[in-house]
This record gives sequence, C-alpha cells and structure tokens, in this order.
Amino acid sequence: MQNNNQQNAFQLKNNAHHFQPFSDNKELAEKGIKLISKAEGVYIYDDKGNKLLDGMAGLWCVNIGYGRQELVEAATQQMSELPYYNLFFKTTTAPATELAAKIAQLAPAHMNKVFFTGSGSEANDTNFRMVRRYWDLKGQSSKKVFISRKNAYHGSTVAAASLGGMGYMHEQGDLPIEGITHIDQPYWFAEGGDLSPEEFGIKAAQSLESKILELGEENIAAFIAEPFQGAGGVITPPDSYWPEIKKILAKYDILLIVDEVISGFGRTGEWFASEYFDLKPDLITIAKGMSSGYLPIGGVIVSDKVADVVIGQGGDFNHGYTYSGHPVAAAVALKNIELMESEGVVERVKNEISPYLQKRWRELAEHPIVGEARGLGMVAGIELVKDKNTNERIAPKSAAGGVCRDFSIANGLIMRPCGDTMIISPPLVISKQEVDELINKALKTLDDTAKFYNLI
Ligand code: PXG
Repeated sequence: MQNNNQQNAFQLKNNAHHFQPFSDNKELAEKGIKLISKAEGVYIYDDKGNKLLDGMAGLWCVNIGYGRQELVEAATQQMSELPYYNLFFKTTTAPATELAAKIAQLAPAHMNKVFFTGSGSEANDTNFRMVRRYWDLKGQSSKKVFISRKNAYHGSTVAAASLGGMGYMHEQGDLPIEGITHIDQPYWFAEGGDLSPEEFGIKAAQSLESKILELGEENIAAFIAEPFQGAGGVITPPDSYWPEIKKILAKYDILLIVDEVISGFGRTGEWFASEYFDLKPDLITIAKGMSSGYLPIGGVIVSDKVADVVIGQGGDFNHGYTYSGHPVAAAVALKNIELMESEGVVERVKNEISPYLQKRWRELAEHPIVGEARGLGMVAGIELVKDKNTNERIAPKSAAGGVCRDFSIANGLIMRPCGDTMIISPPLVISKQEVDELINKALKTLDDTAKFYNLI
C-alpha cells in the first residue's frame, strides 16, 4: 500500500504521461484514478487497501479467477525455455500447436483449425480478410459486404470497430469503412414497443433477411454477431431470435461469424455459446477467457467448410501478427484450459453456479428502480428506471448508470454501466457465498441510487 505522498506523486505521473483507452483523459486528470494493485480469487484491491468484489472478471476475461499460481508457473517455464518465436517461417512452437489442437477438440465438431492473434479485435480483422479471401477463392468476388448489428461490440481496430455497431466509436475516425452495414439488435426492453419478446425477436431477426434482399445475396459475404451482446449491455436475445436467424441463414449462401470473445470458454455453461444456442458458425472469434486474461491472446476458430477453401486450395494467406500464438501466452492459455477441465469449471457453471446466480439476480427485479433483470450463464444485467410500471428512464438519460456505478464501487462491488443498464460478468469460479455478497451489495447500491434520485 502506498502512503499519501506516494499516491499523489503517482497520480501526477499518470496524468502527465499515460493516455488511457476509452477514457476522457482530461477528466481523469482532474478527478484522479484508481490504482489496482493486487487481486486474489474474485477480489481486486486498490492502493488504498479497499477490497472490491470484481463483478466484471476484469473486462469479461478472468474466468478462472485471480491468483492462480499454476498459470504463473506455466508462463515462467515457457519464458525460460522459449520466450518467443514466430509462426511465419515454416515454423511453429509446441504451445501454439498444442493449443490449436486443444481448442479444436473443444470447439463444435465441424471446426478444426485455429488461427491465432493477439486480441479479439485482431481476430475480427482476421475474419474480415479471411472471409473475403474465401469468396475470392470460390470465384464469387462480388460477395464483399458484412452485415452486423447496431450496438454490437467487435473490437477497436478499424475493421473491428466498423463491424461493431457503436455510434460513439463510428463518430471518431470516419467509420464504418466501406462494405459493412448494420441491422437492428434484439434489444426487447429498449426497442420492443408493444410487441411480446417472442414477436420482437422474430422482427429483429427478419431485419437480416430484409437487408440481404435489399443488397442482394450475391453481394453479402457474412453475418457477424455476438451470441448475446456483452459491451452493448448484456442483451440476451428473445428465445425466438436465433432460431429465426438460423432459418434465414439457411436460405442464403452467406457465412456466419459468431463472436465469442466474451461468451467463449465457459461463460454460458458450455465451452462455446454456439453450443448453448445451437449455432453452426463458419468462424468463431475467441480471446479473453481463453487465457483468463492472464496474457493477451485471441484467435479465429475456422470451420472445415472455410478451411477447405482458404487452406485447401493452396497459396499463402497474407495475414498474421508478430505475436500470433505467442508461445508464453499460448502456454498460459493451455494451462488455463487444462485447469478448467480438471476442476470441472464449465460443468459447475452449467449445473450449479449459473442457476444460482441467475435465480438470485432475478430478485433484483423487485427493486423499485429496476425495470428488468435478465441474464444467462454468468452474465447479467438490470435496467434502471424511474417508474417500473412505465419503464420511464431516470433523467438525464445514461446519468443514473454512472451514479449507480459510483455507489457500487463505494459498496465494494465492481458492477458497471452501459447507459442505464448495470451489468455483471463475474469470474466463473465465484462461490455461492460470494454470489450472495454480490447480490447484497447490488441491492444496497440500488437503494443508494434510488435515494440519490429521491425515488424511495
Ligand atoms: N468482440 C467482443 C464480443 C468483445 O467483447 C472484442 C471483440 C475485442 O477484443 P479485444 O481483445 O481486442 O479488446 C471484445 C472486447 C466493454 C469492453 O466496455 C468490452 C471489450 C473491450 C473493451 C471494452 O465492455 N470487449
């Protein structure tokens, strides 16, 4: 722990030199920043000695929880043996090959190849290029357009942010780039109007078919989607949504990219949400939980259908990264998966802890300022409202989320806002007792927020 003088000096250093991602850096300099200094299990600690239950597993990634020495040892061992080598020069490393084989074994049966990247964004850029190459090799070069969804998150590089549907990202850097278009999202609470969730799910799915017909099947390369939207606000689609999307995709010759950067590696109680929703992806984007966030690594799982063309027809795929399949990151990912398997983490999510979390989370729906409590697996969200009979929002729009987040942190819980939706995505290894603590802290936070706005 640092004393006051050290803390002040550190703040000044941070203000002077550190340009932080997705932040108003001017405001950070004025208001100060929280220094996270250590972590263990599901808890993080700041330099002032505060202990916080990490309801976000870092940034949706620390699936196995903090402080696992086995991962430290895997990294140390790999670093002393071979800290780096590339996969370009007709070479590979043992961890990269072993990890590809392990992921292929866990992935849906028709997916057997893995292309490694350093992050989820790079993986979606890889998808962008691999899909276009696929259609070129098939002699269907007119198939260039990617259909995505409004309020999707697919990363922050130029192609990934363009694939994403975040207006506030598109505003900066003149995005999206050409060849990417966005359809409606299945966000019933905010956009469902008078329709039932099931009716709305069908309607949202049908916007895919309308777009295909509008642009022409011969021009569409792929549809990309998260199984449930994560950064968009834990938007779990109505039950009717994915079956209808699948019906539409079956009619047309376009590829399906399922972005499992958040949903992969156990978060739904299956290794991949593609199994949870019974999707048949042509490509799956992975990152985050792959290494439980201990080191950066991502990738694309490639179906036999795509591999048969992109690999099968021969010729270089002129794409890759210095750190594609970095051996230390791959060794850590491999050990992470091995621990998840030997400890039955995914089965426990499915049979024990996600049913418990979801049952307790639904209790929050009784709170006067909660319009909806939803979730699946180990993600969940609540909608903050002024009046739960009309679901009118607290004015001004999106401010209540920030107020609620500040109370949550003061109460010892990392729960974060997406506009006026509060979301969680805790480590998969959270205990029932820790879930109880999370719910109690969330309830206290809701009370504090409601009192702040004179609503109780
Ligand atoms: N796809 C999905 C579905 C994601 O959630 C990415 C791709 C990009 O991954 P990388 O590793 O390049 O960050 C993500 C990342 C948020 C937030 O505010 C979420 C992410 C990243 C940054 C912020 O919830 N998800």
